[in-house]
Amino acid sequence: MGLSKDFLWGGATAANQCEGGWQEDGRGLSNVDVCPAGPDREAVIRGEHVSLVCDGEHRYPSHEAIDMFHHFREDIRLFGEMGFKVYRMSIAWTRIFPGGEEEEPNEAGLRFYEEVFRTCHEYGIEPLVTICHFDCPVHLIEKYGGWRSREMIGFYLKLCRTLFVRYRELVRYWLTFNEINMILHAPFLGAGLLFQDGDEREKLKYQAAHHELIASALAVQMAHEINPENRVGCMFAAGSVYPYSCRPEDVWEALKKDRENYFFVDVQARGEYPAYAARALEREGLMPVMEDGDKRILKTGTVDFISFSYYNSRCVSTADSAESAEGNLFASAKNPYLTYSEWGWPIDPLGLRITLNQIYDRYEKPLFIVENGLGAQDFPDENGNVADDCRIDYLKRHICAMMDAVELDGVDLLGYTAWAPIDLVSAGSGQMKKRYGFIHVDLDDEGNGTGKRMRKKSFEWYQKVIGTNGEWA
Ligand code: BGP
Repeated sequence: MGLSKDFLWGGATAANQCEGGWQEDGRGLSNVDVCPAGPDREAVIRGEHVSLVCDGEHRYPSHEAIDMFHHFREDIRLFGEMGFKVYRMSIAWTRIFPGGEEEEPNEAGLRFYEEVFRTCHEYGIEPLVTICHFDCPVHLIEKYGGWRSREMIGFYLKLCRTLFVRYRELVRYWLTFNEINMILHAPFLGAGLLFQDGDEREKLKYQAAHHELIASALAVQMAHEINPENRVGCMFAAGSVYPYSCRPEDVWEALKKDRENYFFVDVQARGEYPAYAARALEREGLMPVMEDGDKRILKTGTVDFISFSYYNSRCVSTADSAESAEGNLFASAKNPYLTYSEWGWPIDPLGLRITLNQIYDRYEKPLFIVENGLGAQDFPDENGNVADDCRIDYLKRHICAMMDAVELDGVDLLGYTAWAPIDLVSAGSGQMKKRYGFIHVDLDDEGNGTGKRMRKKSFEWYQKVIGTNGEWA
């Protein structure tokens, strides 16, 4: 038994968290470029107090990030050395269309990704491309209000067509939107939404979500038309929601919270608004404006596979006495049976097996774990070695749980990409010290350092895991 020999092992990153080079070769300004590091960040990614202009007071971590823009050959070579079969990465929209609505794409941006994909193939690595990972041109936010406008669908599809045609021979695996359900928790990141007083926020979020869902369905169809070999997935932030107790009220609350996430996948994988969502959105006055034909679009644009991030499970309670867990954009009660990371995220490997089973039971489509990892502070010792045993322990336990889901429960799983193969900027906190990599990058939260790459202890460990198709874990 064991995993299939084609199992896609690898790692995942996002353009805005690793590329830097924010003004190179004609790249335009994106929502992520105006998300500052520091205490203001959280409000901004939630769509509050957003300034679309960069000032001298704040640091904006996407601007330089880890400068993969200039280091990609070296970085991909290291991924190759670990034995990666797949590298998940995202396209910076504004490298291709700097403002979002130009007639013609920016050739320099297209050439950059072409080089990246060719380099991957040199090492036998298949690219898995997220078309939109928390990315929206600022020009489209200023002019149209981001995804609150239906016009966005056309701009997004223009980007998709450009990518599908240009990279027809180089890319086969695509994801339409990263963590599409994060619109509800980080609407500025997820949809370029910024709110004014008096805005009906929840309604706007569901309207933006509807536009992204339509765009996603049309992109799936377009990808198949341009190349029938293309495989297109949805991507959501997963993690089963547990009831804090067996009180039926807690169980009901957990089911409702789970559905908040599954709503998106229900639409993308089954092709229609599920009954529970249709009723609830009507009842609460949140039903988005739809056009004739939208139902058909959703039905004919279902995804080929379902991908997701899994960092932890969540827990909900209707009782005031339950202590709440801090440090995550998802609200959660503190689960007394779990340990917590330095950033307050629960560590729950069995939760990954539970999540895989729940998703597979629900959709019976191939799954892909495209993010899983531990954010921790780790430092090189005096000899320059980073002994990140806590990361090895976290990943080992999650990979074992994943293998149980495949081997013992029959879940159809295409692959696993660890977040992240190399230290990069954290999306939520904007910090560099929240490190995920197998490769250390010498940079601190202020952007000081040489940027030098160094293999951590986990590097060799993951290489062995891949080399033994998971048996080493
Ligand atoms: C997911 C995002 C990633 C990544 C990860 C870890 O939500 O898709 O972009 O950053 O979370 O989160 P953080 O960077 O906040 O630790």
